[in-house]
Amino acid sequence: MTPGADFDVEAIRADFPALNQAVGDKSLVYLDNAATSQKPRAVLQVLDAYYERDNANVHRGIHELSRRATEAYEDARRKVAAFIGADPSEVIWTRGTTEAINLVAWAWGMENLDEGDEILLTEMEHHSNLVPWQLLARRTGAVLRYLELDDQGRLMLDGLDDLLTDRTRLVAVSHVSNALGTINPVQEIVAAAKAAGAIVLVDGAQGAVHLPVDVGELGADFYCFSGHKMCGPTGIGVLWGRAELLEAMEPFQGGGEMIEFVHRDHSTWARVPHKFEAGTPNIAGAVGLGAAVDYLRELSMPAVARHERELMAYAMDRVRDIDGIRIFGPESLEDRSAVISFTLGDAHPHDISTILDAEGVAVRAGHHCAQLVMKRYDVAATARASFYLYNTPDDVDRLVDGLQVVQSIFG
Ligand code: 7TS
Repeated sequence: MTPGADFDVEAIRADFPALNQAVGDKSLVYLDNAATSQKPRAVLQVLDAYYERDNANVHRGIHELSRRATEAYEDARRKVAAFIGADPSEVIWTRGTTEAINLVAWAWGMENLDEGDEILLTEMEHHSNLVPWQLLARRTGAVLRYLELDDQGRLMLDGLDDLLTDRTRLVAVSHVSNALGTINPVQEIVAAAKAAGAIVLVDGAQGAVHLPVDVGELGADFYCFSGHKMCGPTGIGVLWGRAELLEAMEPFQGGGEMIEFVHRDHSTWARVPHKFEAGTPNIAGAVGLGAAVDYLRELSMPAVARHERELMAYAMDRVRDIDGIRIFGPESLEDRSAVISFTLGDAHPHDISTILDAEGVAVRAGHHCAQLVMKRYDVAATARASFYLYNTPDDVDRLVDGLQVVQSIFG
């Protein structure tokens, strides 16, 4: 049987209590998944059970609860590592993608960049994969360069060879764009970057959520993602890094748990990954993300990806037919993840989203923390419907009905 051939979306929806509610007098259609996903009962129960039975600080007390909390915390690390084909010692818990990127920018960047060194970014990055590099460039004198976008929201890889120079130290690129839905050919970018002697950080905030990820296959040096977009709790995320880079890096923050010995004037560091986990971590969050990963593995990520691809084929067909709609991002479904970013005639995206909200349909409007994307396509904002494993063709129909209401109001 193909993995997940029995993908039963109605049964899956029943696992997510938040999906089963009314907004005003309409049943909720949740299409703001790129911002954050809803959580299955399996994750909520694990969080409750952790706090009800095992709550203690980790790696400290020699008592039963501390042992259990530590075991649960480290067990979650092993689960998340297996989910992305990594070794657990290379998996660092962070607050999310944003903190993971900042960790690399400071702990790797401050040690490895000199004035005139180059960081290659792309026009499609989320602000959390831009601003940390800008801050770093300001401190080190490094220079930022940008891979540009074509009219269909794809990276113009023809320009890659010219942009990669003998000064390029790092390429930071998203796996999947949150504002356009574009799936980037990460392996191709990694190969070119490696040939130029640069390391590669992949912002996987919208990648590991929707696609099976094997960090070995991708070939990058760092991969980061957030638990809350993939059925897990908020406040927990992951930085995966290559062991040799992590070993060579300075700590990001100082404090408890990240040291080996502390002297009056200096300290030595705990082993990786603990070197990068100063202070009491988000233990419950990690345990909850472990449960989320269990849930996703049970469904199987290839099956999730297939469900979303089928749903997107239907959604694009229906939405494309709406008069006055402008859809951003790739036309080819092969290159597009579960995002439809659009404008509709002269209606402001905030008005679109307000009208949809009154119809029970939750979408996001704004710049999606990707102002360079908005600038590239000369718009202030877009409306964005983003789908996940529990969305259905009915949800698409409700979106389209809602957009017809927008049209009837704006003419
Ligand atoms: N990178 C990408 C590609 C993202 O989509 C996001 C969040 C982040 C980084 C930051 O993740 P965080 O968990 O650290 O905040 N994207 C969105 C979004 O599209 N709407 O709300 C948050």
